[in-house]
Amino acid sequence: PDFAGTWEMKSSENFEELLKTLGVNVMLRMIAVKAASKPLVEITQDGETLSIKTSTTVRTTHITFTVGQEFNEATVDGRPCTSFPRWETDSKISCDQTLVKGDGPKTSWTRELTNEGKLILTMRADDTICTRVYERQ
Ligand code: RET
Ligand code: NA
Repeated sequence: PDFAGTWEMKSSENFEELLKTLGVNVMLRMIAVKAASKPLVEITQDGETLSIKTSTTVRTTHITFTVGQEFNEATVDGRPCTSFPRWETDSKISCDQTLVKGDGPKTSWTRELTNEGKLILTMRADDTICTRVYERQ
């Protein structure tokens, strides 16, 4: 699958609930929810190596990883973690995260390319799942 492109978000469910499960306080949640309502996602891909830049006005993340290989990133609330991305289907990457230190909710994400050319991102913390749908710009 070709994840490459510049993507804009079309819908989002449960983002605030996700932050709540992660223990982010109400004031920071408000700031984060507002900023995260207009993210820009830029993906480049070389085979199984993806580079994903997610930009908002208050927080920008940039990860590069190869499916099947561990890498370091941060959870949505910014805690350093080790991530292991793998193919769940031939068009869906599933990634479990392990906190570098301390305890917290179990977190993971998936990124899937649909037949309609949409990108579906899910982010999970324990039983809370946030789903965000993107279309190419
Ligand atoms: C934290 C907590 C501290 C204060 C702020 C935050 C903002 C997070 C944001 C996350 C956006 C995530 C996206 C993910 C994937 O699409 C770290 C929660 C301001 C803005 C867009
Ligand atoms: Na997003």
